[in-house]
Amino acid sequence: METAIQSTETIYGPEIFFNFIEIPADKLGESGHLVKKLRTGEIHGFVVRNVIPKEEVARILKTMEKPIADSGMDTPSGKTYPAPFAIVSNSDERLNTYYSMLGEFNALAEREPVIKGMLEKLDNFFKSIATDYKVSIPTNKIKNAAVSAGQFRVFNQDKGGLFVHCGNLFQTQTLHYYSLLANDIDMNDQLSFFWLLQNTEEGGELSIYDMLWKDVKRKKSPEENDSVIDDNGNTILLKDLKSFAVRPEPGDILVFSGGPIWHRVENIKGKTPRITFGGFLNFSKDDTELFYWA
Ligand SMILES: O=C(O)CCC(=O)C(=O)O
Repeated sequence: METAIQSTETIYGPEIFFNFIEIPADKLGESGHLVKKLRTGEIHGFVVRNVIPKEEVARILKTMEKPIADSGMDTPSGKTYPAPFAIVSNSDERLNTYYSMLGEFNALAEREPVIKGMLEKLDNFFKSIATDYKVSIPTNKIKNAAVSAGQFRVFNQDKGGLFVHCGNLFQTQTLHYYSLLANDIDMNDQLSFFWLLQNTEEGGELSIYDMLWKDVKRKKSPEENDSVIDDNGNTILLKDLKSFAVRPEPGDILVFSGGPIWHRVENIKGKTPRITFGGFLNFSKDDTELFYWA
């Protein structure tokens, strides 16, 4: 296996022990099998640089500032808009809240060409890195409508970032939402993606730990951020693990195997909030389709 041992501008640390690579936007045309390579384990993550120029990122942020401030849902570290699928536990009311925020966002995208353009670019981006698959957003059976493509996630100063986790850790909490999808998706080992829109001055990097779901499936509590518990019951301190950092720049998109790989977003140390637009990806059970959602 080809291993990226060298740090890059956005992927750095003493040792890059998973195969994370950086791709310039002008090489996207040659990157049609990137998602397939994540699927097979040939690579574990990639940052595509400058998928949209910084001026366009600035326009997106300006357009979204008020809607996120007025209608965003509070999270422990900031805000999210529209609502995350994790709120859809088994109650109709929560599905209605999810769709009412999504409806508001879809209407905003119709009014604001820069946001519509952003969503179209995201779709084209996935299509260009997954030429082996038919790419789409899943449909909710009850609402007979597409779910959300992603969410704006605002992380504010000194709120702790996003505690250590891996996507597979949340599978049981999200089974109800998954059961409402009309598509036949294999939800194990989902991929994560986020489009970096605004960096904080210091902190906010994604730490990738040398630790996989196959060996570690729990933590002491959901808020625990310094240790995890392995399958033999041993407490593992994160400070004793190898890690490296991924810090994309505004306009870059990161896609990685966030289902099995443990990771966290470091505390935001600067005054400027970190803002991303992110979600998840996974494959149909027959491995012909790729879905993205949030
Ligand atoms: O949106 C982010 O910045 C963090 C993403 C993440 O941790 C995940 O997708 O699991």
